Amino acid sequence: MELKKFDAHIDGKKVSPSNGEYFETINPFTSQAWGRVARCSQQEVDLAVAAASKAFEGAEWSGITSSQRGGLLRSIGDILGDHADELAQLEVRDNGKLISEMAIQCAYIPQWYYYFGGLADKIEGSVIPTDKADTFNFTTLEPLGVVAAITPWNSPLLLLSFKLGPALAAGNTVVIKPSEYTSTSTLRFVELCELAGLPKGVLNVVTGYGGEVGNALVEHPRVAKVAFTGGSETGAQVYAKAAKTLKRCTLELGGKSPNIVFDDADLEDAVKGAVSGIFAATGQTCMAGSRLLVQDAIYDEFVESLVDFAGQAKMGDPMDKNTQVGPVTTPPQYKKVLDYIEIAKGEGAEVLLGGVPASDKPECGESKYFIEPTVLGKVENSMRIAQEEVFGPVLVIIRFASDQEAIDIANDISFGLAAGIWTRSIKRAMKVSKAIRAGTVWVNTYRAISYMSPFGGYKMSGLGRENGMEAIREYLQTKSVWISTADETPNPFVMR
Ligand code: TXE
Repeated sequence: MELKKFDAHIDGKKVSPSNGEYFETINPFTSQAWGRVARCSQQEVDLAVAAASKAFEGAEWSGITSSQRGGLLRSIGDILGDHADELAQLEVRDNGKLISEMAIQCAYIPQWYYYFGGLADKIEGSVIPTDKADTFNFTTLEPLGVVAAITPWNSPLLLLSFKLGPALAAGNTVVIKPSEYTSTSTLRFVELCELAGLPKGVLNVVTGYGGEVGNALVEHPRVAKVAFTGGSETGAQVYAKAAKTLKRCTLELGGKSPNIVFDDADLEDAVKGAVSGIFAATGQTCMAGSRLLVQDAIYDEFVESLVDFAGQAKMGDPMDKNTQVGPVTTPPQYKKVLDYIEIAKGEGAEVLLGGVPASDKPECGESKYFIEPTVLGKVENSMRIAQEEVFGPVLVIIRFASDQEAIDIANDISFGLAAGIWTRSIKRAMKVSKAIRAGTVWVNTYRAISYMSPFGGYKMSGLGRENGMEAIREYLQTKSVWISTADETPNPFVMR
């Protein structure tokens, strides 16, 4: 059977790759290819950037009022809401995440367009009370131009919306480079945005590989900003390359987030929080609570309940609403997770649960990419398994005695994306959340995010913030306008 073909989307049109090349996209549950996606190259990147530049200058986009722009974003929110189920199914087919999670996620995505649509006509400069006589000085906040949005495979449309909401509200145009593992939902998404009335060329999609299309976008002289989500190593490379043409960057990168359970926590809640922190989404989220810190006094009891609860997680078809843990999304990721389990064993970690592939289980169907939820004990924070991002269903447990020790362990890492704290003491929660060097801290909950609340990393977890009011500043630049009201021309040889 011929596989369905997916082309790039440039200036409102489907564009076949000039080299004629396509690559297969695979369903991680069936392990079968189900589509062929355009392997774009520099030529399509040039076309897409040219289309986005033209749209940025064009009357249909730059000529409309900010309220009209806000209205367009709200129409996008409406159409995405109407097609949430279709988008969720596309996402699951490409990334193997649970339909139960992706359905909720895709139904939530419209909020980004309602919220940032509402902000579009509230972007205000200011009047500066200058120190100079007979002058008037005001600022305006202006869009940057063409933004490159480079997205990963774990939550393609949600992470894209973190970028598009503020980028479009601010008046920019965008070239999107989705992950080569999950291109199809983004292509459909952009079609829907245009059906909602977004002018052609405002959003363009070039599909293909990171080292080819992603790199060409980052190096392109007419791209003003790169908004990137992905691994820390790739993010650092993108940042270095973007520096050559002084592009602005927001980088949302990896993590190895501490989830800290104190001895006064509600243990039942904390067990559920620890499990959802790591095994939801098969551990493939940047914010995974992959380092569990447990206080001495409750260590044995807590670890026993956790292993028992996690051991009951139901693996299987991600399209089945009862499945709790799906496959790992990509073949390299599958190998990486298994390699890390071996590294951990070599470092002296003890496998308390899982630690092995699970694809031979009948409920895992034809998939080659299942790994048992894995819990590792006897872990020291200095081990590689405690310091490096695995991005899979692997939890390490580290024991601590005092609050200060928990803080020290939590902060002794190059990442700083998120952290969890489980305690009944508000004093402890306040003290520890202040001391933790991370962009998000959750107390007695985990993985809560919203379009309203800033999200981003400290340290190697990234640069800048997505979501919330401040995200829009990442897509704007300030212009200061001076007007002389003097009757006489001042001395031209002296700075005013
Ligand atoms: O990510 P990459 P990968 C982490 C996680 C995972 C690791 C590798 O630890 O194991 O990264 O995953 C594009 N110039 N996260 O390889 O490479 C690429 O095509 C420009 C954390 O999938 O970072 C894709 O579109 N772009 C994470 C995007 O960058 C390049 C989410 C992300 O790919 C490029 C995913 C280049 N040179 C993985 N190279 C999170 N923070 O949520 C690649 N890309």
